[in-house]
Amino acid sequence: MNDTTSETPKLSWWRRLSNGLKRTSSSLGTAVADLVTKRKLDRAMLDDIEDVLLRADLGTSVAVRIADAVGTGRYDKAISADEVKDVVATEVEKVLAPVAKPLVIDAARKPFVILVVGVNGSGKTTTIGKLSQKFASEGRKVMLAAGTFRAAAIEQLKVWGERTKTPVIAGAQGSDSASLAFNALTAAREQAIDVLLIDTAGRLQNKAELMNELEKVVRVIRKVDDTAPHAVLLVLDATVGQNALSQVEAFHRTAGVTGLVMTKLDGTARGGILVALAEKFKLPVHFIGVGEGVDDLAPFTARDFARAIAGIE
Ligand SMILES: Nc1nc2c(ncn2[C@@H]2O[C@H](COP(=O)(O)OP(=O)(O)OP(=O)(O)O)[C@@H](O)[C@H]2O)c(=O)[nH]1
Ligand SMILES: [Mg+2]
Repeated sequence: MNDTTSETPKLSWWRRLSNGLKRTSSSLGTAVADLVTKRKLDRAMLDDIEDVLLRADLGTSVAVRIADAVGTGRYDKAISADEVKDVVATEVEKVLAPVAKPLVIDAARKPFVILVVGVNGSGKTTTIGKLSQKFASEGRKVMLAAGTFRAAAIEQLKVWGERTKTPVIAGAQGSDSASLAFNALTAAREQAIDVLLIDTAGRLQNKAELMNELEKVVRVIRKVDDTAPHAVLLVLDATVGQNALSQVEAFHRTAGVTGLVMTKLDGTARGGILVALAEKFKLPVHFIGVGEGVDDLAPFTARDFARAIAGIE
């Protein structure tokens, strides 16, 4: 046998995801185990299970559905924690499966314009760097546009541009992000770029002025190409929990979000919120971020995520 696994392999994205979701899965697992030991299943136990699921951010309707599924056919019987976890994983997977969709680049759109939006620090620029690498490795010509005027933010995008050998368009001080988007799209057309990724400044979803600016960016992009932007990705930080609900609502209203990316699932994440989001908004979830490196972006898969949440190895 020729065993060449002497190097320590980089932790797989699955390992990082399930480690990151430990805060959700272990609190859920421990609570469930505490609930079910030495008791037979009754309504009170199901109410307690529902509470545990609510605390994990899964949302009311999903929590109720899971508790019902646990109860079905099991009243007055002993039930194991693993049985409950299996039901959680199965029911969560049912919610997530319809939204787990890849981001499809339509090659007929040249450039295919992807606008990336989200609150401050959610991971937009990092996600753009990762996507740039992915698209370039698929043989596409990529361009990045810095729809932001903070010097450090532009510098950060330029670093990603160098790392992924991708040109970066940035605006002059004093111009606005809508005209930057206009210029970038025009340049991308001239240079036969396949995918244009437009970064935007982070903005809180309740700041009307900044949200209006985003609306204007979308309007101006449409003036150059009335089919664009072809994708509007909302980047969500998994650690924020419930606040993600109002982020999706506001950004969807303003910019017409077409898909979600959830980052920082390698940290101390509260990934349960993704289940509540899927149930409520049914927006596609394309990718998850599981680290700060260029390869730390994984396609979103319902089964893996559901099992990580339920704490199944
Ligand atoms: N652990 C971890 N860190 C991440 C991930 N994605 C982004 N980060 C980190 O989160 C921080 C913020 O990321 P940025 O990409 O700068 O976020 P942003 O949304 O562009 O921020 P603004 O432009 O300031 O609004 C950086 O330190 C990133 O390295 C991830 O998936 N996992
Ligand atoms: Mg940024």
